[in-house]
Amino acid sequence: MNERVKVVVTGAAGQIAYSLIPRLVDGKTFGNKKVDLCLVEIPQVVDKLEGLVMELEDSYFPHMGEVTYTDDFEKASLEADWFLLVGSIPRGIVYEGKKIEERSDLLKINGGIFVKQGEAIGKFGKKNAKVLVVGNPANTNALIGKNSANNDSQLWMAMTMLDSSRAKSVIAKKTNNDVSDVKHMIIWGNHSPTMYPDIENSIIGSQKGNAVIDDSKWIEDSFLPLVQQRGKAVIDARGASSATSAAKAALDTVIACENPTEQGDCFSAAIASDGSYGVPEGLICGYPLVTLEDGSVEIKRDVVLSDFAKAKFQVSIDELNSEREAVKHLLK
Ligand code: NAX
Repeated sequence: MNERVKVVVTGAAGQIAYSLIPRLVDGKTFGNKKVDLCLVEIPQVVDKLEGLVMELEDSYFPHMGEVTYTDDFEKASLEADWFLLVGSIPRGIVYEGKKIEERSDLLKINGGIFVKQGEAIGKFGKKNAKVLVVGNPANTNALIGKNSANNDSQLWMAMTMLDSSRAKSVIAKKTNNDVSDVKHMIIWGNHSPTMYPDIENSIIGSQKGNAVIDDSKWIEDSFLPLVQQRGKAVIDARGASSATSAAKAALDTVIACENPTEQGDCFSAAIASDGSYGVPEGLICGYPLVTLEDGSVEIKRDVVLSDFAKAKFQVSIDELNSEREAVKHLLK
C-alpha cells in the first residue's frame, strides 16, 4: 500500500458527508491506496469535525491515512488529487437576514463560494486533480469553479450519478430485472427537474431500452417525472434531502473515474461541453462519459438521440444557458 491519494471534502459536517467520508477510506473506492483526508467546513461548525475524526479513528480503517480538518480551503487544496465539493448553502435558510427561496439567490450566494474554491483548486490542487461538485445548483457551481480555476488539466464534474442510479432502479422495477442489468444510463443536461434520463439509449439485459420498453406514454407520464422529481419525493417522505444515496452516487462517480469503463457501457456526470451534441461550449452539461485505460475521462460521442430526446434535452440546455447568464458577473 505505497500509493497515496489526497481527498478534500467540503460540507464535511453535513448529512451527505457523514455517509460519504467513511466509505472513502474503506479500501473499496480507491482500491489499495492509502487515503489522506482533508475535511473542510465553514468557521461556525468546523470544530464539530473533531467528533467525526474521532469516529473515523475508532472505526479501524487500514486504508485511512492522515486525516485533518480546517476552515481554510486554500490550505486544504494543497497537492490534492480529488475534491468532493459537497458543501453549499441550501435553499430555505436565512442568509444575511434574507430567506433564500429563489434559485437565482442560491446561484448568487453559492456562486461566490465557488469562485474562491475554484481559484484555490486551480492554484494549489494537483495538475491532474478531479473535482466533483455535489452542492446545488451543481452544474452552475461547477461552471463558476472551473472558470475560476482556469486550469484545463484538471477535470471538473457536477454529479448526475444519483439521477442515473434512480433511473436504473425505476427501469429495473418496471422490467423485473436487477439494477445491475440496466447499463448505459445517460442523464443529459442539468441536475434539476429539466434533466433528461435517456431510457431509449439504456441497455436492459442485452437489449436497447427502446426495444424492451416500447411505451412512450409510460416514459413521458411516469418514468420522466419519477426520476426528475425523485429528490423532492425523498424530501417529502424523509423530511430531509437524499443523503445516503447521494453519498453512494459520489463514490460511484469516483470509482467510475478511477477505473476504465467496461466496453459498451458509459457513466453519467456533467462536464464542460466542447460543443458535443450541439451544447454551447463551456456549459457544464450531463453527458455519457467513459474512462479510458490511461485514466482520462471523455464524452462518448456516438449516441444517437431521437427527436423526442432532442426536444427534452434542449429544455435542459436552455436552462443551463439561463443559469450561465444569471452568474455571468462571476465568470472571468
Ligand atoms: P447539509 O446542509 O447537511 O450539509 C451541507 C454542509 O455544507 C453544512 O455542514 C455547511 O456548513 C457546509 N458548507 C456550506 N458552505 C460551505 C463552504 N463554503 N465550505 C465548506 N462547507 C460548507 O446538506 P447535505 O444534505 O449534505 O447536502 C449538500 C448539498 O448536496 C446540498 O447543496 C444539496 O442540495 C446537494 N445535493 C446534490 C445532489 C446531486 O445529485 N448533485 C443530490 C443530493 C443533494 O440534494
